[in-house]
Amino acid sequence: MNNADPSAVEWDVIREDFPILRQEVRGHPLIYLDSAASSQKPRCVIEALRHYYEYDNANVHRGLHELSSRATDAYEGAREKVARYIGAASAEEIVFTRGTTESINLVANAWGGKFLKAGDVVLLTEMEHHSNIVPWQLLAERTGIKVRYLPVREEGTLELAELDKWLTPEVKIFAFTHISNSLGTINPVQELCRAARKVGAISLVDAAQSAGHLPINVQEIGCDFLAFSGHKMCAPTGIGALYGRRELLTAMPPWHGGGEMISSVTFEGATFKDAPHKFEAGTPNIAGAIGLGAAIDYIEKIGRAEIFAHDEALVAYAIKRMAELPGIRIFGPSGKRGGLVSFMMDSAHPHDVTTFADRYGLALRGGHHCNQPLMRKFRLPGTTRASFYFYNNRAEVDRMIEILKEVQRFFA
Ligand code: C6P
Repeated sequence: MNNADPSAVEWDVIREDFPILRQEVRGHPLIYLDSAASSQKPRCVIEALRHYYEYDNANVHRGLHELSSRATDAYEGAREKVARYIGAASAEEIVFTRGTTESINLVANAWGGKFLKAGDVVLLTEMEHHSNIVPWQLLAERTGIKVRYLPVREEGTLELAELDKWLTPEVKIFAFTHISNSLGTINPVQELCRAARKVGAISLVDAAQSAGHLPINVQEIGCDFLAFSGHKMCAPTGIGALYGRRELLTAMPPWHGGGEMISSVTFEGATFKDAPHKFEAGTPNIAGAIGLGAAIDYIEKIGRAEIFAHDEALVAYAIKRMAELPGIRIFGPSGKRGGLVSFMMDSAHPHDVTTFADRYGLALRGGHHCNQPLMRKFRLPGTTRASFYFYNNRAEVDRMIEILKEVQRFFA
């Protein structure tokens, strides 16, 4: 992964694949630095959706007609692509969901609801997104399980020296983010999964911020579950996936009930299909899954190692340039990090910085980034965040710096 040469890729040509980036916003060229919230979509993904609706649209797994079998083939083909993309042993280990949030809720309810009992511990970390906190808190209210948090150090990395202390025998699942959406920290997921296994706990990786940015292989990571969202990796909104190890998915009961997930129903009860279909009740997001498949093809053609090297180079450049600004605090680790940077300016509240930047066509994100407990721990009202993807470039970073200088002049 570290051997990738981002200079060998024609990033400016790739940028042309994103029609949305050509527009002006408030009279200025759009600079989109909010890809951690949602990425933009290349033309080939938009085209895949259009093609599906123009030629193949029908429900899956039902009709015995041509369009339905085409839609089914495309939908199941997308599942195969997801499985290959994350190195799953088979497509049966991939459940389509609406995204990371739904994937984690599925695990909390279906796996947690069956296998956790009062007194068991769910270990999270202090840098989790609300999506990997609230489902467990809801489960705790129902079942009496305990939710604990591995601390985050001042510099934005996990307190790994204390890992053994937190991974007690009561811990049944350790669920953590791969890349923090507000700090950019890249967690050592392989090491964390190994540590969980040592105490007999299973592991869940929240890959919302990593799936579209770096190579992932669930078998190498050694995780039991992995969740991600399509919309952060060039695919449409409303589609994502949950990877689950086959034995776990087989042992878990369904979560939602309805059509598509049953083998047989009587007035008294029902039997269910095997995983993954028993977790996909109702008509799924067929077009979304096909769009996700197209996004995977597209990202693989560019190369995830190259994308990560581009992220790293751009964020390093941004941090170097931001150091020129007085009265700016940058959060997150000083070493290796994902392609985003959160900061605070002495002169203005993060919301004001973000609103001001928007006047110049610069899309940043300001607020708590769904990390309220972490913000509270660091006594921050929130941060401003610039997040990068492979269609961003140094000229955009330079323009961001000019606009931030303008912020300082305006709010001085
Ligand atoms: N973070 C951000 O701007 P969904 O909404 O289900 O696609 O993803 C939720 C989620 C889960 N985990 C992490 C680490 C995330 O970053 C996110 C989404 C967005 O940072 C929206 S708050």
